[in-house]
Amino acid sequence: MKKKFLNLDKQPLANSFLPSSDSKTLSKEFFYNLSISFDTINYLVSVTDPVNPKSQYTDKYAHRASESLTMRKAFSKIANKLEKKYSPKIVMEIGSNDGVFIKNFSKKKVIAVEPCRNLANLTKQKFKTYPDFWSKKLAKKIFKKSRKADIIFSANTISHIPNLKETFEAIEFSLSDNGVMIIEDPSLLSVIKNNSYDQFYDEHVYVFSALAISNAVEKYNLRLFDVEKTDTHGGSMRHYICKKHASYRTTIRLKSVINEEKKMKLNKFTTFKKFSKRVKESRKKLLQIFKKLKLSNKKIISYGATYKSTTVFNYCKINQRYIDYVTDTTLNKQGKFTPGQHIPILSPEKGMNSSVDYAFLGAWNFKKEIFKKEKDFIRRGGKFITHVPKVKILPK
Ligand code: DWN
Repeated sequence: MKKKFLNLDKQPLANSFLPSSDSKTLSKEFFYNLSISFDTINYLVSVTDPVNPKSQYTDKYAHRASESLTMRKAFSKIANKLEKKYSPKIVMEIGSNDGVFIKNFSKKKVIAVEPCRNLANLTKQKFKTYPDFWSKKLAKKIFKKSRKADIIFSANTISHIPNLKETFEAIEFSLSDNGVMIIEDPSLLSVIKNNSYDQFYDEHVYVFSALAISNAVEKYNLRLFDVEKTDTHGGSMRHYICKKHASYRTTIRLKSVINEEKKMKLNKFTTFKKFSKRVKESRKKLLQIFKKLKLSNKKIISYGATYKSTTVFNYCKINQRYIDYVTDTTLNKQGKFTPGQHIPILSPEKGMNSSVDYAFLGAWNFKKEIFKKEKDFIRRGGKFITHVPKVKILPK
């Protein structure tokens, strides 16, 4: 039974970067109510009323996974590891974005699935790409004649698909008998530990725990046999899944993560009620900092036009009253305006200049990479504001 625990108010689609802030454009902006629920039976944490995926994954999808060095390195590392460990003949990726993961394999053995046409067009010249939503129909089309996939990889995608039944049935059909499916997504453990409520937005229909994934897949002749924690996106989990009767043994790592999740009470509604209280306190503290800095005439910008900051800005009502502009390296975000609060987005070359006193870490998950890049800003006294895991100013 689904029980609501968090209300993040009226939100726009996190990907709806606006081409202009004129009244005609703003009048067409779409908003929905974002609330988050916990299912007391299967332990799934999800957006209560998901948005139709057709309105989200269009030919104007802005996010490019290759934009950060951290992600380029992380995907190359896991691709090499999978190649060595499993020697797959066929590798399929669901939600291949700009190819940052799958390009690491020989193009003869790869199959990419990507519903956003602009992204699929980027990779289809380089390797086989299906510009479609993942479904049983598509799985049957792909594997009608060819051999099944030995590896199915999907990072930051399965959590975006509302219909898990269709998703896992299609995966079960596509996987070879001893094949392995790897699902990587921000973990519920990290979200609860870090109070990173901005991992909730329209696209993150689910924030998974190993407990929930294990329950979800076992209905479809599949089995979770291993997990691996990673640092990416502020704490993610790779879930390793095989067919029910495949030879893989349940690992100690999986048993220990399940124990940790139970210790953290990720199977109890009260945990999420307490989390919701901490989220409200976080909003209050963040606004206090912004107000105080503006009273002393400080110039604040935001670093990284992330989808996560759509949640923060719209939940906390942070607009140009506090933030002059947002910087982002992604070309197709520059010159646009943030969803809902309409803050202009500039390139870092234009925006990270000596007039900036404070930068809100919209891309807090890349803190290490950003601090390294912005040594000069820090050296001259520039500071970052973050809300994860606690609201504070950095460096101290
Ligand atoms: O699941 C999803 C995740 C993985 O990616 C999505 N549905 C969409 C997107 O969410 P996000 O925007 O919150 O993700 P990121 O990867 O945290 O976005 C970082 C943004 O910051 C990018 O637009 C690039 C930008 N950036 C920057 O301007 N300077 C990043 C770095 C590291 C930098 O130095």
